[in-house]
Amino acid sequence: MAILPLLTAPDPRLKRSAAPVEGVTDEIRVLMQNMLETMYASAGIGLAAPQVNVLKQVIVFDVASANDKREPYFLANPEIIWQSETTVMGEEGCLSLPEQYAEVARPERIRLRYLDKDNTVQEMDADGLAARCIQHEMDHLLGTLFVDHLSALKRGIILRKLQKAKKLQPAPA
Ligand code: K1U
Ligand code: ZN
Repeated sequence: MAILPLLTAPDPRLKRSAAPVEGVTDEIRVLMQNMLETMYASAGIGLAAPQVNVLKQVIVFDVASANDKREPYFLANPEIIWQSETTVMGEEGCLSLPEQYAEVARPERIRLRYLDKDNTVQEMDADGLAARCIQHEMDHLLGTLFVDHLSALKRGIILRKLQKAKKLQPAPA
């Protein structure tokens, strides 16, 4: 298993859309496992394949890991089949926008359909942090970042900070 390199904003590759998988094969299961390891290694609660430069509709999440437990989920081709009209504000971070956080409005509850690790169609209801994390990860599959939900002013401030931080980084050997 492997820790995969993460793309960080502003990187135009994060703005691309991912394609559905034809099925959850051994290759996709290896990707899912490597994504989970990468997520845990970065202290994240979710990760989407485009963040590791793979344009496939695959996400992993584990909101229990925020409380030092392990309850990982592996999803391919996720679709939201119902969402509450009620929206809630909540703070979001992103491993592709290091050290940047902002309040984002999202539907409070969702129901989704997806393929699990065994290539079986499943449905899941989610609320709270899980609903927020799943919606954030599904945004990545469309090339959308949490800053795209903010005003142009707030988005510009965050992206300029990240650009500046990248310029200060030493060039890779
Ligand atoms: O980059 C990512 O997509 C992962 C991101 C997921 C996420 C966090 C918070 C709200 C919505 C989606 C992260 O895990 S960033 C790390 C982080 O902010 C966090 C870590 C532990 C608990 C709570 C937040
Ligand atoms: Zn993210």
